[in-house]
Amino acid sequence: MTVSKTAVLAVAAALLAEPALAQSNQGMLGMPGMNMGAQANQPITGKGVVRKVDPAKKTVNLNHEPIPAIKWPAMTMDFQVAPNIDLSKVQPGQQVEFGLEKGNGGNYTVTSITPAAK
Ligand SMILES: [Cu+2]
Repeated sequence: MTVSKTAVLAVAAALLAEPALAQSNQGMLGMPGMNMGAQANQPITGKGVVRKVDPAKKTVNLNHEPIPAIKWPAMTMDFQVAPNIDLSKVQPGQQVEFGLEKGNGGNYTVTSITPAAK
């Protein structure tokens, strides 16, 4: 009993220690992009299909896939789009990847939208 419990604790301690070492040694040097993903201000990203575009109002209607980062199921909805985004290249039916940022009012604004890589 005591022996196996000690062994389990030793393994657990080793498992806890390993990732910390791996991160500090490789994270910054090998994968700076991956490291950025852990930051709090990183935009939330999603994928979906464009339904409607309104360049004048700066809105898009997207049928988006689930977005686990903010616990959203798949749905079709309107989004406000950041003023600097060029909606002239966004067309209904297009598969897109997009970035979201939470605005002051608590609504999510599209801060990037690009044709889905595929
Ligand atoms: Cu939604």
